[in-house]
Amino acid sequence: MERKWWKEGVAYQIYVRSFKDSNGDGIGDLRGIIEKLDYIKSLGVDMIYLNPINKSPNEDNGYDISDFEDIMLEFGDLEDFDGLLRGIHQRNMKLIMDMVINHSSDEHPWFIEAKKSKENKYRDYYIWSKGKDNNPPNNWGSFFGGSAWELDENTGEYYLHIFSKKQPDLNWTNKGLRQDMKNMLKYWVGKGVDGFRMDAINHLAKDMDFPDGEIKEGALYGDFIPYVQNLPEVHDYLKELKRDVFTDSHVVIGETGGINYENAHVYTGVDNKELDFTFHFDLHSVGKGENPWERVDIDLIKDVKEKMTGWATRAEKEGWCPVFYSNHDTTRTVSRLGDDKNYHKLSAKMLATLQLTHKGTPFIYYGDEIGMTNANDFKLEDYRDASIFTRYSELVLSGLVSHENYIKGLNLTSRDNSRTPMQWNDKYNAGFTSAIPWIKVNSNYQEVNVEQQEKDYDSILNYYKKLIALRNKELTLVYGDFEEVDKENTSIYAYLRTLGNKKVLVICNFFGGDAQLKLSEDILLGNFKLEVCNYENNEYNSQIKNQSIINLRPYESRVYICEI
Ligand code: TEU
Ligand code: CA
Repeated sequence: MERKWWKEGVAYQIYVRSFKDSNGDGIGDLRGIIEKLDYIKSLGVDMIYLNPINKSPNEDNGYDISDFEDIMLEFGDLEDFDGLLRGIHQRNMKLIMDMVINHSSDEHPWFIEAKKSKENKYRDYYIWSKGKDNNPPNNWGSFFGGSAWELDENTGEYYLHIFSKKQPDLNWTNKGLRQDMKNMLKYWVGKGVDGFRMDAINHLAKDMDFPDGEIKEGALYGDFIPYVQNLPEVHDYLKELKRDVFTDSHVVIGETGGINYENAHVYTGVDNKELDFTFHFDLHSVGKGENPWERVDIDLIKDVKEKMTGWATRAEKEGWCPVFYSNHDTTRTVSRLGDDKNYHKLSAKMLATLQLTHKGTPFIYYGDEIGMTNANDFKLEDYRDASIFTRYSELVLSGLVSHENYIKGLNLTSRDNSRTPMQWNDKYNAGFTSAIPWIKVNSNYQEVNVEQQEKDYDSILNYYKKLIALRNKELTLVYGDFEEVDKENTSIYAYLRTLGNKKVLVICNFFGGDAQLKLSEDILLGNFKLEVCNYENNEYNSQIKNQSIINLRPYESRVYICEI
């Protein structure tokens, strides 16, 4: 297996807006991250992935860029960026930036020019269509609700936006646009950025015949996804970026909805020279019912094991993968996959055990290392995600969904659950800001915060640090083969990692009941010594020799190491 820094490291994702406010405006910023670099380093992580920091009017919290080569006013300036990058490199860490190149903000100079006239030089940087009899060109909806087309009165044409109408899609068939984008990426490469997460990257190509989408049961608009996701031209653009901008020392990560472990190789195949790995959506909706306000029991095999094992057992030539549960687009890990009420600490530690011993680069989302939870007491006015309000008028004001169910659905599934401020201590606003925060702090910050957990040797935070240290020391967890154990077990996820004469056996009870693991003799050749467990008093299970049955307590997770 070819060794790479981004395979061997552990990553930490920071939603900058919510991490640390250094200047008292209620919004996280780059200087706030600089203040916390020693904390981040103390976790033992090797790379920091920042959500977008470029200049933006923040319609979509930075995913709508008005200047690709400058820093968002609220986050600071280019000098702060240089200071942050210097601080990261001085601590032997790497920086991965989030690049949003499928669309720009409607306040970007290119779009302001493009709207001036159909003949404008920048007109073709965007995707326009005349429409039909004063209607949009077709029935496509957008990811944020409403139509994917917005009429520009001035020139009488519609422009495409598969996200919000303040995020007009860029036209990647235009050579000049591609060249400008390459120059922009080279600017950040030139500053020393180590890696790039390419936002919504498999949407770069659209079916420009704009065929109507199928209108599914209960939908107000046609299904646009088949015409704006994973079209063949995306590969041409990715190859062009890889060839003309990036070098082998960079990691290039794609965010690719609608991709799974069976087809990700079309982007991550080592010979494709497109992406090193992709962020998928496999665990985003685990436990989500038919409607957002309903929850269903997790089917461990179907919802979790098949997917995570599928990613871990791909052939080397198919490319690499991340191991993550949460990010800024889904809910908090311990709330969605664990039990944040009855087994908060144990289930958070069990999930950490899986993530940090599995095959692929672990991406820890800020706050998961202390077991931050969903903000399930938010009211409508507490939410900030732009897409919530577009959908509210579409679903609630039209009478399709009751206000109560819509709010319950948000409490369970809104992205804002993962965007509440980092909980540093039990003081005002959890030590995130001295001002009113841009979004409310989770009401449990006095029980769940860094300061309290740094002092508690048995805390979730210290358990993460122990596991990260183990992973940094144990290459078996990075490059070792992955083989599931007792695959049919509906409560336990167990697997063996093997590299040379080293074997690591990981056993995790995924639920709150007792559970039993069956081990076949061949698995236990050798003396497995307990290295990590999320329960105390383990003298009776400190080592396992030809034991065919192992009994596990609720959410119990164990890591055994054997040197053959
Ligand atoms: O999300 C991309 C995204 O939401 C779509 O790719 C879609 O969800 C997926 O294809 C479904 O299969 C990124 C960012 O992560 C998100 O925060 C932004 O809101 C969005 O792009 C727009 O930039
Ligand atoms: Ca600030």
